Formats: sequence, structure tokens, C-alpha cells
Amino acid sequence: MLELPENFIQRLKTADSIVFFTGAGISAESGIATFRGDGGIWKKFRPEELANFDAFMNNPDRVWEWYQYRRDIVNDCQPNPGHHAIAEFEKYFDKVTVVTQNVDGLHARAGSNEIYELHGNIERNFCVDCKTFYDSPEIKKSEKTPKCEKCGGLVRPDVVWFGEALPMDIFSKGEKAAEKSDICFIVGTSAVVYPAAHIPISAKRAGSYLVEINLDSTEISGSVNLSIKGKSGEILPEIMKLVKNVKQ
Ligand code: BJW
Ligand code: ZN
Repeated sequence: MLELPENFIQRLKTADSIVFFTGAGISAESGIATFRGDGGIWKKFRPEELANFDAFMNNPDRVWEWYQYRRDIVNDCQPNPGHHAIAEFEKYFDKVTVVTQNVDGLHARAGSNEIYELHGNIERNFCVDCKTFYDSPEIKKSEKTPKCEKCGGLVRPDVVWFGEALPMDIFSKGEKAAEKSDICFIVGTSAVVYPAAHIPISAKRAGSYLVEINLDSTEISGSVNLSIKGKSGEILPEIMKLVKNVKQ
């Protein structure tokens, strides 16, 4: 059983509002590679080469192929016990919000209801020119970059690339939830990509209790109230057991 400090257990007892700020690490145990660190997909591809608009316009098929490869992985994998534990928090707390940097949709598949996807979703696509959305199975299987039926423009995945603005309404809602939270869990993120990484900082400034769950130390480790080292798919179900004890 996980040994946790008394001040965290007290917070858990009285908490009404919980935020989970998640990154690629939460999906690692589902078989989806992280971006950085050991096993990170960015080791094989530099982010600037693939995850930016100029790279797409210079070589659309290469970027499209990379996203198709990742879509296939996402479609073949399942949410893991970490995603499921987060969804289960909704039974015990008034408000549970997931603010995720992930594009894989696994929180929704695990049953979480309030999810803010800061960097988009790999299952959606849109035309770069007229912004028409394309989500048909044919588009999702296309080997070459599809062309828009309305204007002939290139169709791209609806994700946020470097240098692009995040969906501001989603970011604001996620940040507000974090500021109102009693506990903010920061799970499986290196916390290096902004403005997303500002969300737990806003939570802390507003008085939330920060708990980091990660295999390693990160940029945010020095600012959290509690750092738990380990796999999120193992730690989160342990915390859920504690929740069941203190909230019954
Ligand atoms: C486990 C585990 C297990 C493993 N259990 N843990 C200098 C300073 C500050 C900012 C900038 C700067 N220069 C440029 C910028 C801005 C830039 C930025 O932040 N760059 C930094 C990298 C330096 N940001 C942007 O460009 C953003 N836009 C922007 O700023 O716009 C300005 C603007 C305003 C108005 C108009 C126009 C523009 C956009 C950022 C978009 C990021 N996009 C990506 C790709 C998404 C699509 C896709 O998936 O392909 O988002 S990049 C990538 O990084 C992805 C992720 O969401 C994001 C964060 O990564 P994450 O989730 O933290 O993963 P990892 O791999 O880094 O970490 C995994 C962690 O898990 C590790 O810590 C492991 O230890 C841990 N782990 N297994 C628990 N089992
Ligand atoms: Zn179009």
C-alpha cells in the first residue's frame, strides 16, 4: 500500500473539486509512445520536422503518414488502469475535470465526462483553407494527404502544432477549473510545453494542492506539494483505494 502524507489525506477528505492535468505518460502503459525521454517518439523524429505547419506544407504526405501511423496505434490500444481510476474519481467528488495535452481520446474512452483537450484530437481533421471538418473512415485510412471536396485544399489533423495557438476557450476553461480545484494532479507530463504547462502553475497560485505522478523529476517537481514517483497506471488505482476509504 502506498504511504501518503497526512496533509494530503486531509485534503482528499475535504476536497470537492479535482483536476487532472495529464500528458503522454498517462497513455504510455496503453502502448502509446511518449514524446520525450526513454521511448519517446521524438527520439526518431525531431518535433520541428513534423509537428509544425511549415513541415506539413513542405511535405504533407510525410506528416500525414506519421499521423496515420499514430492513429492506427491509438485505435488498437485501450485505456489503462490510470485512465480508469481518473474516471472513477467522479463517483466520489462533486467536480472532476481532466485537462489533457494528449490527442489520443483515451480519457473519454475510459468514461471521464469533463475533458478539455488542449492540443486537439488525432481523430479529427480539417481543410487548411476553408476549415471544413473531415472525420469519415475513408479520410482516416487515406495513405496520401486527402484534398478538400469543397475547395481542393489540404486536409490536416486537428491537433495543435508548435507555433500555433491553442483553442483559447478550451484553455480558459481548463485554467479556471485548475484555479478552482482543491487538488490538482499532474500526471505523466514533462511540463515543458507552454502555454499548457502554465495550468498547474495557475492552480498553485490559486491555492490548489499539487500532486505530481511521474516516473521522473520534471520542470514542475520543485513546485509541487507532493511528488509520487512511479507508473500512473499503478499509482492512480492505489490513490483510488485511499479515496474509497476516506470518502465513504
Ligand atoms: C510516465 C510514464 C508512466 C512516462 N507513468 N509518467 C521557449 C520558452 C517557452 C515557450 C516556448 C519557447 N519557444 C517556443 C515556445 C512555445 C512552444 C513551446 O512550449 N516550446 C517548448 C518545447 C520550448 N509552444 C507552442 O508553440 C504552443 N503554441 C504557442 O505558444 O502559440 C503561441 C501563439 C499565440 C497566438 C497565436 C499564434 C501562436 C503550441 C504547443 C503545441 C504542442 N504540440 C504537441 C504536438 C501535438 C500534436 C501531436 O500529438 O502530434 O503536443 S508537442 C507535444 O508535447 C504534444 C504534447 O501534448 C506536448 C507535451 O508533451 P508531454 O505530454 O509532456 O509528453 P513528454 O513526452 O514530454 O513527457 C512524458 C512524461 O511522462 C515524462 O515526464 C515521463 O517521465 C512520464 N512518463 N511513462 C507516469 N507510465
Ligand atoms: Zn477546403
